[in-house]
Amino acid sequence: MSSDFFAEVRKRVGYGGPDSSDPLAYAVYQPDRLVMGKRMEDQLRIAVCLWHSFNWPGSDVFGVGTFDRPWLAPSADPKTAAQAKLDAAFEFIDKLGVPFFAFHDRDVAPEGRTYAETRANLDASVDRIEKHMARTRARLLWGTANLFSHPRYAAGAATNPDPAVFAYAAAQVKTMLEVTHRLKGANYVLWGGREGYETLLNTDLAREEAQLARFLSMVAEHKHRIGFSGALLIEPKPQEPTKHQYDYDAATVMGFLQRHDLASEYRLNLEANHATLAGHSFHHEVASAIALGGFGSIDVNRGDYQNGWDTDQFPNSVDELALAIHEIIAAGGFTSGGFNFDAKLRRQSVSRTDLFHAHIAGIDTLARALLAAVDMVEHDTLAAPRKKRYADWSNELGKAILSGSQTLADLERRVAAGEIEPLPRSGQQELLEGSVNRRIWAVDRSREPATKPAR
Ligand code: XUL
Ligand code: CO
Repeated sequence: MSSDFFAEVRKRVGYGGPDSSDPLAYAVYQPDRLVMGKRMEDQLRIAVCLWHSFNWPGSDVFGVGTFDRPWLAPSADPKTAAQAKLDAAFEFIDKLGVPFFAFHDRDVAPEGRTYAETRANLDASVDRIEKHMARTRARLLWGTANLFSHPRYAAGAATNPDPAVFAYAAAQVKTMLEVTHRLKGANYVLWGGREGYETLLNTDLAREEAQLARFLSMVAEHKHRIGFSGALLIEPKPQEPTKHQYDYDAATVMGFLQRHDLASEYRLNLEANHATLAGHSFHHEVASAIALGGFGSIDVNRGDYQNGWDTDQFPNSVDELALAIHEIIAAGGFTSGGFNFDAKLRRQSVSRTDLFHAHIAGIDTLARALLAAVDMVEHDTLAAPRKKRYADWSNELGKAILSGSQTLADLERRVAAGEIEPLPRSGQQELLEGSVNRRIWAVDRSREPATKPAR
């Protein structure tokens, strides 16, 4: 079971500090460092994803795979290949020293010729994953079913015009929900990759919405039936692979859940590049999910400002992440969720060690952003001015309006009597942008932890 695939990385990646010249050491990430009363590891809850990092060969629409992933070779025996892939993945997670991983059923076990064969492939891989979890300290952040790669799902899974496809997807999700339960997963994710349409000419929107709602109700019902205590999460994405996807963004999904009385059963798994594809900032999606009571977990990555597709690059902007993390920790931090690296290497990053460089840089970016966010919370950088901005809603007029005791006519009377006369007020955007930057720069300057490491 033990593997030496990443032989160049001889030991677990440790903390080297901001001045370290070792690219295989963290400059900022210190799992045991106490940050707002929690270990940094428990604030960030970082996960490695098994799809981009171990089940994708580096192919794109114009070319075949470029990566050194022997288990993906077409000539490889599927069983031995699945084992080699898992062994390398857990070697990686262990050497990287992060607490979590996430996977789809199809990342770890190929489909067989029959449903029974598919099931047996999956069970064998899950047995091996369980052994690796016992051997290392890796835990499952979330499991999910791939309802988008196989040709049967070309027209969607739950929203397919053919109920037989709905049934097949139901069987697959039931199985993966049970696998996630068995592996003590903290969450179960549903990304509706093909729950949408290519053309409205052949699509019955109302019918497909009802089908999706039925499917999600069945999933929630099964979760309770088996006693799975993790959270059910829906991952919004506006398009790609289909032209339009129903789970467009955080607000759309929350509206859907409320329409179908499912809001108490599901929360959101937000992905940074999905936010930008929807024409939002990642900060917007996080803030919306929190405001609507649906925040769950994060797929962390970034897009490219010069193109419009899902490039899934590793995150590298402290400035952007600090604002999103500030929302999260100001709202109390993660409960079941975490930061899953749903990010992929560039196609030219063909060395095995590139996977380490990508994750180390991404994790340090998250850690630095976390410190800046905590600094903003501790200095009341945004909370205090926000509170002040809305302060009048706690006064007589604001309270009267919100309590419902005032009608339009009452308000018109008071305005006409000259009792109410609003004056322009500054939104102070530039002041706040400067204040945020000062906190980010202050954290950059401070080499010493504000709070000492736990041990
Ligand atoms: C696709 C995507 C998926 C989901 C899981 O864009 O993000 O990998 O996270 O199915
Ligand atoms: Co994702």
